[in-house]
Amino acid sequence: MHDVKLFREMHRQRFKADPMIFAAPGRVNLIGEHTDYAEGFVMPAAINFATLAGISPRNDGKIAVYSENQGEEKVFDGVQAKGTKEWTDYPMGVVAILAGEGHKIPGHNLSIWSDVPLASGLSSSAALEVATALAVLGLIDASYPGPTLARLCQRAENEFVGASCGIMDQFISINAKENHALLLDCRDLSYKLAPIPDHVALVIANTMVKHSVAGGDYPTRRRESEAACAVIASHRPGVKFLRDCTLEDLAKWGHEMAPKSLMRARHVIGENLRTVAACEALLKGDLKKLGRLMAEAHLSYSKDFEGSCVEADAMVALAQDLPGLIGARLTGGGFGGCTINLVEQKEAEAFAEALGARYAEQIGIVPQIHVCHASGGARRVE
Ligand code: GAF
Repeated sequence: MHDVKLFREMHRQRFKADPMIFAAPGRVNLIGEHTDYAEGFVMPAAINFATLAGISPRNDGKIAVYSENQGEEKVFDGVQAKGTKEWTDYPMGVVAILAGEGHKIPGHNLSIWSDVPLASGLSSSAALEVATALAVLGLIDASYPGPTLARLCQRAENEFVGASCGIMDQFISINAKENHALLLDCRDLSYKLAPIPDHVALVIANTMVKHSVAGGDYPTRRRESEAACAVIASHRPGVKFLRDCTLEDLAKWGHEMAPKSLMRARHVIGENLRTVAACEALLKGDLKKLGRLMAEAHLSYSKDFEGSCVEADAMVALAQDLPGLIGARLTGGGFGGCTINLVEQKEAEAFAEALGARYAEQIGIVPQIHVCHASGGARRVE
């Protein structure tokens, strides 16, 4: 996380006021991809990269938003009804959703500084939404239970930004626990925490291929998998989401689906099973099984969901025989971004170095590789 003292000073100098400061982490998803919007299971962990939001009141009713990352300040007359397709849509979307919930939002200065790598599939968007939400709620002295706040932030992204994401990223950014992964049931938002053993490191390898949820492929995949669900629902009226479907359903009615829809559904249904099994394996300390499930999940993500890319497949393949590897797969929304590698802590640095060198040699791009640990959820920082 960036230097909070320096951040406070930046806000003071720009806005001539002392800010309250909040931090919201990014995340990796250990397993359970493209299952959240199908009311299925995911198992993310927050990481030690975060977005800081500083807030102070102003008395002209305006809302000023400054991002150190963008190097830009924008001033709005007040709450906005719709987005402008710029980075400010994330914070202003949160403000609009909170106003829609009946909160009177006073004028304020919001400054933002993030070290969550952008467009890398590590939920920089959710971290920005959650940090903003905590800051604005702090300003008006209001609060929500974690799951409700996650829904509000998700709505900001769905309704204001226009990205059709699920609940995973906002949920983990708010509700994470240090040194734990969180198995979330995206149907009722109940969850189970699974400790990540001390001897296991989260090694995040950035392919440097840009990822985006708002772009074309994510919503296309979502539509394709929902079309498969509609076919099953036409036979089994109780079915609402792929969460309700089984592999037997696919065996019976898969031939009525477009081939791509069948593949997407096979991924989602299998991924739900793998995710629940992965949490059990982690809870039992069966890291071999966890690694095997991650490998199967990557294959399914790449082949059936077609959510990977040459670079991410290479990053996963190149990790396979390196000492200390427990499991590796592409994490997050896909089509680029990062792989998550669970690695024996004592091998983690050497692993990161060797993987980086192999990737650079094969792909011709120098990747960023981070040895991380699971961090706690969003909070006020002093
Ligand atoms: C992105 C989305 F924001 C999440 O909701 C989730 O669907 C994920 O992609 C894929 O598992 O991070």
